[in-house]
Amino acid sequence: MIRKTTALLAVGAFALTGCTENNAAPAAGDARHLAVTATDDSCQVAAATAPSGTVTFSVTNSGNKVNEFYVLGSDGLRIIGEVENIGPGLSRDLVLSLAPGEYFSACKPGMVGEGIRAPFSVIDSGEQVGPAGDDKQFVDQASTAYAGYVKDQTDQLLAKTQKFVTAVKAGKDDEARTLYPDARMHWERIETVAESFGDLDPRMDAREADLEKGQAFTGWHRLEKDLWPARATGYTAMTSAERAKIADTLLADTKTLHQRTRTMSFTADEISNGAKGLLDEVAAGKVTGEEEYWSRTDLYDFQGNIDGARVAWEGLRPLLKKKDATLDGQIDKEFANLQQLLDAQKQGAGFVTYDKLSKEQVKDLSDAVNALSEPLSKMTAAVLK
Ligand SMILES: [Cu+2]
Repeated sequence: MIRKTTALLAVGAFALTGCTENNAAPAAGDARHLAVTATDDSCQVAAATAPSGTVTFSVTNSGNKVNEFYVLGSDGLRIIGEVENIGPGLSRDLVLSLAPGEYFSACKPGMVGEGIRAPFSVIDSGEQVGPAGDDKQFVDQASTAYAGYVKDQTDQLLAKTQKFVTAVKAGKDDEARTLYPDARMHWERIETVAESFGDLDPRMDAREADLEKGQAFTGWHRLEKDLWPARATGYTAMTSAERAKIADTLLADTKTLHQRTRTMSFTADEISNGAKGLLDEVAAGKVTGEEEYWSRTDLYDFQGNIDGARVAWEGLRPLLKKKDATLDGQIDKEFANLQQLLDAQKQGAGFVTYDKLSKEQVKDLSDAVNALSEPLSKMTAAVLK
């Protein structure tokens, strides 16, 4: 791991000139703009420190594996911000509002394991971190609204998971198959929050194809496979005891998730980066039909992710309109366009199965996701302005 000490020295010089008006998202050359070069076995951050305020990590993947970049709290567990799915040769920015303190940076080549970590310090710049004046009121409102949404969604997730688990254990497979995609939508709506609990997420939502060495196949998708074994060649159904064990653990984990989300609070960048993260989830697993390989209910998850992103954006809208009305208008337009395409696939209270989509329809959906991702990725920098 190579860190450039010259960049460290530059911090002082920039601090003297002051970081101009309103913490604008830092540009290249600024001490708050840090280039990150990720490879399959290294994670070079241009400096090991930055002044507090709005910090941009500009991550370039120079390796051959898909990579991720994280900023973690001093406990090494709390995710302050992340960018996922950075393909080889691609660059992605992570914009964060960082208070003084100790952090870790981490790249995760191949998206597995705990990543290549290094300490990262944020030095007090003397500037106010986070919104002030009118902006603060907007952010407080967005934060309250989003925390309420997360609580409500986990309430519903818990209630529906309870029903699902009961049906699964009673061998009422038809009922369980109906409940499955409906309950999961509540998970998908808050997926970036749920995923921030590194102990629960792999147990609850790991797909069989993504399992890491030594990881057991449990949670939602384990039960999915047992309920929809049609595509599983040579599959042996679970015994009632095996089923009960998986189902009970899923319910217990959902209760833990529910309890942990009672007191969560969210900053503007967490809400905004979360919205972008949900779009990444769609691009990575739903629009490709990989998430629900056995049940083919990917479009429910797709809608859930979009709902969550839309709610996050809606909460931030008053602030975004003030900072960048044009960007807000673009996001508005692209949400509407994407929703129209999804609406065309509605069937009853839900959606057609993924295999009913034509290649063209998948491409249209994928294009619409990308068209929305683009302005949405600029939202954090705009609201932190
Ligand atoms: Cu998922």
